[in-house]
Amino acid sequence: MTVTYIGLGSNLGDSRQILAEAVTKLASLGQVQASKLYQSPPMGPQDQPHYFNAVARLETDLQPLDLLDRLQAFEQEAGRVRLRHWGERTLDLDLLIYGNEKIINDRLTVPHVGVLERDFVLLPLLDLDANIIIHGQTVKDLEIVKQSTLTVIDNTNWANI
Ligand code: PH2
Ligand code: MG
Ligand code: MG
Repeated sequence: MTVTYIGLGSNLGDSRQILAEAVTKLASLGQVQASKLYQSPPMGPQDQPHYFNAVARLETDLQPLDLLDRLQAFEQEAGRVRLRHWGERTLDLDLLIYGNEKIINDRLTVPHVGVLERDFVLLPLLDLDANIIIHGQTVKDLEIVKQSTLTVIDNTNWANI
């Protein structure tokens, strides 16, 4: 059993509902806990809606690439539309952390690229593990965490798990 963290994002369609359904699907892969639900200003093109973001903690027996296959299938089932690089999308599921493993191959980089620079990933991660360390960094001490621009939309139970 491995502890993994999955980043969830959406800014097209009924994002809140789409993220809640994604958490339900993740629960079919193992034990799941969800962070608070956040809204965050877009990183990348600024002429796109704000994102809904959250992180799920998933304990699973799946190997990294099998887990990635499942995540990509869930994205497709949500009718994933991706209009441009770093642009608006229906559902984005990113494998952020897989146990203590460092993975670099054609399909996957873990820990996820840029995780330490994205408050919309770091704040929800801290909801699930207040002392989490990534790439040797104590996340709660990072300046970007202290200066975050995220808004909490819902504290508990938004994902109905
Ligand atoms: N995802 C992107 C591009 N920009 N901005 C925010 N705030 N949240 C995201 O999840 C996000 C983004 C592409 O994956
Ligand atoms: Mg992403
Ligand atoms: Mg992605």
